[in-house]
Amino acid sequence: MNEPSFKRAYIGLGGNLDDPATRIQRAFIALNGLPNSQLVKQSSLYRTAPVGYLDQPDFINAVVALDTILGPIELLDALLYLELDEGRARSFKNAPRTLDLDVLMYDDLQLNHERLVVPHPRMGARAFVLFPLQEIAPDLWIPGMGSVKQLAAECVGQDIERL
Ligand code: PH2
Ligand code: MG
Ligand code: MG
Repeated sequence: MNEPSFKRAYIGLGGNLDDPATRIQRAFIALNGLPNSQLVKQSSLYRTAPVGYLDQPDFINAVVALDTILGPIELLDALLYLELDEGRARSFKNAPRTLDLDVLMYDDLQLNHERLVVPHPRMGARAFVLFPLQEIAPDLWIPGMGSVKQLAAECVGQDIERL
């Protein structure tokens, strides 16, 4: 059988409850510790205004590149486990949270699975994803969406500050 090969995944991190910046720093370390995985790049932290449900505190967001042998659903399950470790509770859509970890991209894969859609269907319109992603992968092409540069340029006006 062929050896499984490393794939590059991009993961979005966000949170706005109970010291999210510390939780994100801890998540960088935890991601690097996932089986058969290596953190290859991490963005700065960004303060971002909430998108979707507005009556909640500002978020801290970041993006990482992770090289991994885990498959996309295995990676999803690993992220959900790390979220639980940080006390993530799910009350309603876009609710405030301690830590959210989203598979944004998995190599050049376009996947429409009942548990996971990649590229993340809303990433192409969100400065809190595209700005940190552009910082670590300025020449990235997002399958089905376009270049990170172009998409980020279309997000001007969204409230985001690099920390
Ligand atoms: N995540 C959401 C919805 N809205 N807004 C900001 N600023 N940052 C997020 O991470 C975020 C959001 C859904 O996961
Ligand atoms: Mg999310
Ligand atoms: Mg999520």
